[in-house]
Amino acid sequence: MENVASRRAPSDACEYAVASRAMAGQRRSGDAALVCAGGDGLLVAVVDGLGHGDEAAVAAGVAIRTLREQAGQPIESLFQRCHETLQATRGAAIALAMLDASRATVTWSGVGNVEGILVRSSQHGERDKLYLTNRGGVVGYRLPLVHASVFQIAAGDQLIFATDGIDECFTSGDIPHGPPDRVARAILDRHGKATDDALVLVLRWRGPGGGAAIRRREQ
Ligand SMILES: [Mn+2]
Repeated sequence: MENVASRRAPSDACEYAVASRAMAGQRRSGDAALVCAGGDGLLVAVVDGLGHGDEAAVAAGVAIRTLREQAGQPIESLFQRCHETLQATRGAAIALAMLDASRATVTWSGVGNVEGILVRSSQHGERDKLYLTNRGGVVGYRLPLVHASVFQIAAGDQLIFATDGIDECFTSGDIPHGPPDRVARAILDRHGKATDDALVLVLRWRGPGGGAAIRRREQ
């Protein structure tokens, strides 16, 4: 069952939406997403519990709970904490980003098969893209050495995280622009696989001034 929802962002600095569906024949999805306040910024997470079905959903739930509780910690510590709490589960692939409004930076890292892309607004050149480099491994089973990368972000930039139920070729084509719920639905419709749970999170950065900077540029 497909589900697309704009979710209430924890601050005016961004707006976001999540589109997801469980694999055909499954009641629950093993994919999950989180955006919450933490430290000086916002924590963004997409989790893919290994496999699918109930056990995958349990693993994803444990990861999301851990991340929400520890949201102010540095990214490397968040992976370590999840690695500990996921030991009793199947484990998960996880992509994490920390958005800092005062420094206008994103810090991100990923473990396992999760895609991340930062689509720059036109201020940075035409539809420039940055790709998340993820390390092989399974959080809760085999955690690699995690190195987070840091980039500047500007109003209008889009951060997109997707589980491997979304064909990874979505990152190489034209990424649709527009409100996050429309972009998320378009990516799920065009690139969702029938053979796995699928989830895509689209976050549009508005900056500390809310939408003012975007509106100025789009005039
Ligand atoms: Mn998957």
